Amino acid sequence: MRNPEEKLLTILRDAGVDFTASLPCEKIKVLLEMVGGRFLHVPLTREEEGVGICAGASLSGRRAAMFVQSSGIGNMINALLSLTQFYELPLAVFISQRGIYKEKIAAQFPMGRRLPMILRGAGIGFSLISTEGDFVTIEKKLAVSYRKNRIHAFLMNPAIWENSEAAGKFSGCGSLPACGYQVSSGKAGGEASSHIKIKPAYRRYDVLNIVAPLLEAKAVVCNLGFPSKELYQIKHRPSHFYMLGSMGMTTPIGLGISLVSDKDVVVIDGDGSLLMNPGTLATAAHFAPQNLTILAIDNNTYGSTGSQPTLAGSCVDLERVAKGFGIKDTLKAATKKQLIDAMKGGQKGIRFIHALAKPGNKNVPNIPLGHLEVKKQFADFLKS
Ligand SMILES: Cc1ncc(C[n+]2csc(CCOP(=O)(O)OP(=O)(O)O)c2C)c(N)n1
Repeated sequence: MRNPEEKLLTILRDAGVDFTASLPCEKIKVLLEMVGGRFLHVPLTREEEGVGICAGASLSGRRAAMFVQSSGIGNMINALLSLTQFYELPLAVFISQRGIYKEKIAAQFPMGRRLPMILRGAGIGFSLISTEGDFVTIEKKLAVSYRKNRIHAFLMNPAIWENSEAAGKFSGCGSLPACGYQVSSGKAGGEASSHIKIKPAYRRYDVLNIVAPLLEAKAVVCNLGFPSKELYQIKHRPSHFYMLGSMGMTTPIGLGISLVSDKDVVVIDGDGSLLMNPGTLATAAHFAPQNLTILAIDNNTYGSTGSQPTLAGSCVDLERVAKGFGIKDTLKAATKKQLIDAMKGGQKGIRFIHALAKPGNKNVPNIPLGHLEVKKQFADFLKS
């Protein structure tokens, strides 16, 4: 009797894969349940989030693999290119390719069938895996991907999993990993406070200026655009990962690091970016890594692109969002003292600091470091 799932997991283990993330496809549900049982596994809210989380894991020296449906590639492509490919990080992506075999859902055809063209256009290497006989290709390409810091996609034909022995042993619905490495019990356990009445005195630059001395020895993942440029200008440390693209990936990257590293991790995110990928707060709340602080600098605007308003300025209270997604330790900070107290914390546990700021950027130059230099300094720090 065939068991292709088992065979694939053995290949992954032998290739040193030690970090996985997935968003389900019905065709690989048995595989996913088995992956969840064998590897450190992050169930995702959106495939793009997984690209960020895996980037964080691989910056920390892990070998990451993702499992997604072909439609999910549409949700990942920018992060794959402007984060994983740009910073030359390795990633294996196992794609359940829909629309090519006994497909009953017409909506799967457009993405599923065009996938090879999309990947080719994106410069992402891929292999068509049509039968178990093709698994030897997976072994070879995985080794190359991790050695050469490349993305490689495996387009898995659903026919592979037909009549597998494993299907009889697993329900395919799986279960979530135990909730939270440590559930925090920060003082702000109650209702989130309202920010409508609070008038922040500071701009983002001032917030960064206040918190910069407190970032020593912490792994810092900083939002793209002016936040990174300003932080670099205020104080550069090799422990800073400056994002240069991939908007919306700041918290996922920090989350990925916090899941596999002992370092304290501080994510400096923005309201616009968090609103692009808010589901990641649910993933963060679920795992509740005790070494993760999310500092969300909310200037009510897309500051870096000209301070166009975000909905954080009208109807959204990000602290309530974080709390609603399940992060227990949340607080607002609008003054120097509140910021310092919030950053110093005291309680170990995931913390969401809603730092209120006035709109506006400091006139600072671009970061003079190349992206691969940023990556190297940061990865060396994580290893240290
Ligand atoms: C997918 C994507 N869409 C849009 C942009 C353009 N962009 C770069 S930074 C930015 C604003 C980010 O706003 P926020 O996260 O609130 O941070 P702020 O600059 O206000 O501190 C935008 C829209 C982008 N880089 N990527």
